[in-house]
Amino acid sequence: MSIFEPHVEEIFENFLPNTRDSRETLAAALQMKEQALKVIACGMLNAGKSSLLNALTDQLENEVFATGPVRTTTKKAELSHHQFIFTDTPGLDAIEADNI
Ligand SMILES: Nc1nc2c(ncn2[C@@H]2O[C@H](COP(=O)(O)OP(=O)(O)OP(=O)(O)O)[C@@H](O)[C@H]2O)c(=O)[nH]1
Ligand SMILES: [Mg+2]
Repeated sequence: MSIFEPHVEEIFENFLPNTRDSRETLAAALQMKEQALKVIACGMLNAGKSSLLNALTDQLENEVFATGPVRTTTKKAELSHHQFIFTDTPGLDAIEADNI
């Protein structure tokens, strides 16, 4: 029986059907450490990091991670969702002039 919640198992089945070995390794690691898996979005300014995290955490309407056409994320933000902790980060290439 899977240690993942049905919601997470469904994501695996639908989007990552060929990763059973990796999933078993991940499940074993999670059970050993008894801690949530951390998923961190890193990338260039305006690349869609926050939008991706909203999609992954069912927050497209709430926009827990703020998004926008100009620089938006200026500090780290975290959200616990099922067995995961999702972390949003500012754009790697942001400079002071990008602040609004
Ligand atoms: N067309 C299109 N636009 C997207 C997509 N993902 C995000 N956007 C738009 O791109 C812009 C930037 O998205 P964000 O999610 O705020 O990007 P970010 O990487 O978090 O930006 P910073 O926090 O400023 O570094 C927003 O206007 C989004 O609506 C996508 O897959 N397709
Ligand atoms: Mg952002």
